[in-house]
Amino acid sequence: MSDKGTVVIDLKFERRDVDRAMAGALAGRQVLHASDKSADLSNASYAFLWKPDLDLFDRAPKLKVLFSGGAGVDSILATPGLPDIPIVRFVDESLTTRMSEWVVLQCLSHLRQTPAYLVQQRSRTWRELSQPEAKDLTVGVMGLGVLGQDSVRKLKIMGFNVIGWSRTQKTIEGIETYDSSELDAFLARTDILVGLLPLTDETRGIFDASLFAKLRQGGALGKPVFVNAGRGGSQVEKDLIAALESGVLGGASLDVFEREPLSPESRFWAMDNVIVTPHAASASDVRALLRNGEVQMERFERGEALQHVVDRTTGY
Ligand code: NDP
Ligand code: OXD
Repeated sequence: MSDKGTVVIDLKFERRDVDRAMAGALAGRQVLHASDKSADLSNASYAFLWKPDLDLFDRAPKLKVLFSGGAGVDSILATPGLPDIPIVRFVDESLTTRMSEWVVLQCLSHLRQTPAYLVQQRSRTWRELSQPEAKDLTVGVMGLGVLGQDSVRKLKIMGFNVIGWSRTQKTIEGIETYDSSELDAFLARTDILVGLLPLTDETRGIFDASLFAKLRQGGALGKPVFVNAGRGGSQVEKDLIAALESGVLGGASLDVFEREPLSPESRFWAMDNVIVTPHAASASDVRALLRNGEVQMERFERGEALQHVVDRTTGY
């Protein structure tokens, strides 16, 4: 066996996607699967993780670098016994592009009143609704990282007024940006709020009743709309349901939920003004993930710095 570091795979994605991606990947490295409980992981150097097993770090005590299966690392950071070694986030052009597609699609769907027209279609109702233009609305994006920055640019191309909010101030051409101290001013201008935040101690439960109440009322759609593809733990679902039912919010598009999979009992499924997708806004391409990891392992073995390393103090 080569002297290249051994790799553990613990990716709770569709098994067929992982198996397909493994063909020809990680050449020259021993690859072990955490799902094989008889595998000896004790000398493994690297792990690709998505929702890791709770005993993974006991079984693999010599890991040197962890590769997150996704852009978000909240589930890795919450795993018991997490060693103090670098965690590399997944940053990938296709992941970014597909997220922006989802965000633009949701904003356009609410702009063009797709939920209302689907209700009319089911009752065979031919009635034209009033139709503002994208430029009549302001989309506010919370989270201006890799995904947020691509989304704001593409929303802008579609003609929306676009503003953004992030922990630290960003400069993005054509986009007015706010830092974390300016949340209320940002919300007061926002007709469609897009959440692209990581789940951290600071962002847990941030989308609550008081935040929804600060969004702009009486804009071109009448009521504000909430779109979230960051993490479900950032939204307080009882507040969200109340806001949708009382008319504080006019609609929502939700890809992420407090508990996933979303329970069949959830009220969201049956709400006419809510679009639900199953945490599918932008799934990781496993082949790209492994390729990306291979490049980083080679960098690491040459003594070069890893890229996209999680900052343990901020939690993303
Ligand atoms: P990044 O780390 O690149 O960006 C995170 C952004 O959030 C940054 O702008 C950061 O601010 C901001 N932020 C973090 N904490 C705070 C805070 N407390 N207050 C204000 N702003 C804050 O992440 P990505 O853009 O790559 O991904 C974002 C999230 O999207 C992931 O963490 C994941 O949860 C989710 N995701 C969901 C997917 C899906 O299919 N639904 C797919 C992929 C990702 P600053 O710029 O100042 O650091
Ligand atoms: C991610 C995700 O974080 O798919 O990449 O949610």
